[in-house]
Amino acid sequence: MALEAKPQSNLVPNPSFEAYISCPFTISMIANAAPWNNATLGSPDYFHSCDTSAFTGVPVNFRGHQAARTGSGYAGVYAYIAGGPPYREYIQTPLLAALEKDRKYDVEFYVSLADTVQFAVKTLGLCFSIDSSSEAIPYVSSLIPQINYGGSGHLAWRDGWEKISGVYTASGGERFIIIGNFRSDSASDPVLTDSTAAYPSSYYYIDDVSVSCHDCSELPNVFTPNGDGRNDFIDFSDHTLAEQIVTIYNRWGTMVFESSQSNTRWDGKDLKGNDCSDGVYYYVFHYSDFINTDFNDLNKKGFIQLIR
Ligand SMILES: [Ca+2]
Repeated sequence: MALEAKPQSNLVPNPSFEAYISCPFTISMIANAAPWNNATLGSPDYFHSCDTSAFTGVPVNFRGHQAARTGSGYAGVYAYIAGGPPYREYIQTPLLAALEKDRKYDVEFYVSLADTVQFAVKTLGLCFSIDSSSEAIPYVSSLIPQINYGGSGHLAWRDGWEKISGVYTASGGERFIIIGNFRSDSASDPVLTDSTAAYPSSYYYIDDVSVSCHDCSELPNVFTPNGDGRNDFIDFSDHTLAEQIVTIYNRWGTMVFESSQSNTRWDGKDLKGNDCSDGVYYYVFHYSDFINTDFNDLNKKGFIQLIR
């Protein structure tokens, strides 16, 4: 059985809210950025520059003025409303693959406080879940987020994007992520940062959500292509990607192998079909997602040890 050298891409589909079923034109349309949807009866919003009305557009919309962190779209959720019963909104999506038990994942997303709200909070988070959330509530979710904002101050930046990130060790089988403010009003510690803003509430834009394997490219990619049927190749195949190019170099930096097939398995032979010698090789894996075909080129790099 081959050891996996499979580089992991972002497991979050539509991670930058660029792809839409149809252009948003009013509030509560997060489901247009499928497969994102709402996790409770709260109704998250979706903004994209395809809406030129300035209501759910980018950069101008009913919540203020904000350029997307990348691309042309982002999501938005209420994190707090002053003076009433607690109100929250949460976005959720299935992942492209379930998380693997005991494996570590790098998690990050970006938030920006909307211009039209008075309050900032410091308790946005991300929850991994085996099941999708369908809590029939418009207020604080009962879920407990594993990734939380770790800063000491409030998430009060209105002009740019603040990163919330962490490393998560999977229990195994988590297939969904849910993002929002999972804390009570008092625990959210709302602070008035602009008393002249229109609304006594706190509302955040969300962009660029990423969950990617933390330790995959550090795995010891040892393989023994001696034809005994055991561990005879390194498997780069990944059908969740749109495009991929694997290039393998020897220790002197000379390219020995290259393939753009989606089912590439390197068997330790060079492009002429000759056996490569024992030693350490270096791979570069360029790829692009199906959903973000306009995303910048992504790549993973690492070492492979060939033993005959
Ligand atoms: Ca975006």
